[in-house]
Amino acid sequence: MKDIVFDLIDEEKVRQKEGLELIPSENYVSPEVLKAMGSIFTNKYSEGYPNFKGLEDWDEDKIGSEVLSNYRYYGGQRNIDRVERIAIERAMKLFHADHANVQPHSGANANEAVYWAWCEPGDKILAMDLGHGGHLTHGSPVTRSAHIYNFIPYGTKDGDIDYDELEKLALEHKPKIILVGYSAFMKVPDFDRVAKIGKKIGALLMADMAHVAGLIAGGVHPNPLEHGFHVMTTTTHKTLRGPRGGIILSMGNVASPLKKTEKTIENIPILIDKAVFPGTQGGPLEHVIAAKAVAFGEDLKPEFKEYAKKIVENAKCLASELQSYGFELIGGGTENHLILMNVMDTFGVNGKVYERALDKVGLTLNANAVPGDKGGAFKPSGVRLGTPAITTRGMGKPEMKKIAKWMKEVMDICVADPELEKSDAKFDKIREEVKAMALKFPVPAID
Ligand code: DSN
Repeated sequence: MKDIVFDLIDEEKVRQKEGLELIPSENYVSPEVLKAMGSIFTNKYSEGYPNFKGLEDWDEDKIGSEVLSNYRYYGGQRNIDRVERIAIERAMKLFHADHANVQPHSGANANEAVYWAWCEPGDKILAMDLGHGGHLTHGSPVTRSAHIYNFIPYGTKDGDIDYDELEKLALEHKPKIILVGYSAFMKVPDFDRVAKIGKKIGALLMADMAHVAGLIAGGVHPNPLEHGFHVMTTTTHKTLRGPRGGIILSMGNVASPLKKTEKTIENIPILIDKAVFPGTQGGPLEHVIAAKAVAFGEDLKPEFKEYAKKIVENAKCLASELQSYGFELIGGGTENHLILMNVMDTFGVNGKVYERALDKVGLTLNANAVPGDKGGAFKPSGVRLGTPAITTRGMGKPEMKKIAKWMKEVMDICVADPELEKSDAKFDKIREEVKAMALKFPVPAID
């Protein structure tokens, strides 16, 4: 008998095809990425690392097991070593980094490893407040790292980083790490300004670019590693369009982590390797690393630059269409792929109710706090949406206009019927329109 899990996969395929994915941290992988992720590399253990060769003598076609100096704890690494090395080299090329560690299981693991590489328990880390767009792993009290390290939060002002506050806090607290990163922030950070502040106090400069890594790889967003930052973490499944996972890019000396290493900023790549394995993780997920390698290969192609450009164009178009319907956008618009709106103050509807109503018509986004929100995690005032996934499906300006129109129609229903109990027919009508448009745009690896 067929396992029910496979029925659910089939149902999820229908949901993904018939709806529009507006969650800014989601995307669709290619059939090739999916195939690598579902491969027999899942059968293999491979703790440790492949060789530590630099980019200068890299030749992907020539690499072979004989050139690899193994630091592995299991036999049978011939193919795994090559796959992991390919993922490393492609990641370095994408982000112009001296080193890449491709083993973190997620963005959260990647961040944790960087903290572990550089800080001692109790050390201070300056990072964006969760309520202002930062991420849970940047010091929210509910996370483990907040119990180990002493996070100092900085905020935003008018939608941008409050750089004066950041500088004041940095000079006052002298944190070991200054972290620029976020999951709900629509501006391009001034990396140079933060790097200047960091240099004054000798802090490690870390960027968590999980949301915009694909825009960086596609050349439509500055690369923090080219603006004085030492480390960049990212997930691989958002704008990079790879499998779920994380990576850490860094600048500095690259050598075997078996070597005794002095704790200096120049040695951060080596310290990071030690901090990922054995510091914070065991066996890497080599089937996921294989899929990362395939995705990075796709990201290096010229078409990916076009894709990244299109994501931002679509986000700007969607933002201005939404504004024309009276939506209030935090920061007054967007410079990346992300839009954050305060729907409570504008329409008197909280983000969760609006999220639920949009779900009924096949538009998927997420309720999100806005800066200074009093609604709490379960009744936040805002919603967050973005364009990476719908851009992958090939949508453009005409579709952005339709989406904004549907979003306003759904909001009108919420205002008239806040319990969403009397409006099924109205939702059904919009859902049919959304579905008809969605089905014209294939979903990679499903259609
Ligand atoms: N959960 C991710 C997001 O949606 O932004 C961040 O890790």
